[in-house]
Amino acid sequence: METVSVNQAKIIIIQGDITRQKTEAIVNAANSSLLGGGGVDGAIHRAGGPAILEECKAYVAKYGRLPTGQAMITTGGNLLAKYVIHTVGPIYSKTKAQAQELRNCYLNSLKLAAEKGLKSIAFPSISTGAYRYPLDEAAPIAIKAVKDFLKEKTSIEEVDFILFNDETYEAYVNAAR
Ligand code: AR6
Repeated sequence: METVSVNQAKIIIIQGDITRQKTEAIVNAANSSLLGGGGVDGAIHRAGGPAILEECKAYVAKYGRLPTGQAMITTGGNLLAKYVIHTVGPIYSKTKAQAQELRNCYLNSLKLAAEKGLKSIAFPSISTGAYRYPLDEAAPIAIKAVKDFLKEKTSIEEVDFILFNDETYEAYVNAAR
């Protein structure tokens, strides 16, 4: 575990399973359909139960697919977290826009959490699984986005990164140092 202080808030980097986190919100690395999938998305829907998918479907019926870099919020269903914030990371393809899109995932998720007045939120490593974003590029973008957001005073006091394996954990610890 590694902790970094930014103003009155802290970033905590932890190796673990995001579905077991007790933060008020956890973030899902979803896809634009919001219909679920593999990786962390599959794990969150399995652990949280059908109420999450119902809200996702209602959202898509009303607003259409969720664009890359954007975020939306649902109940946490059966999870310990009260909310799940779903965001869509970029599929790695060496385009210029993708770094900004990945940054937007973090900023827009934090913005939604702050609008709800939440104090704590947990992120997985967005885009570095099925979407193949290289860890050494993604980790610094993620850490910088969170640090930049926390420079402004908001309700958020704690931002956790919950990283599933050794390699991912090390990459985020290195990026934070
Ligand atoms: N807790 C924390 N991290 C996890 C967990 C977990 N329970 N399970 C996996 N990870 P990925 P992406 C890590 O593929 O690259 C889905 O099918 C995993 O080790 O979940 O953004 C969606 O529906 C990796 O470090 O997300 C999309 O179609 C990280 O989570 C697509 O995959 C992200 O890997 C999104 O791909």
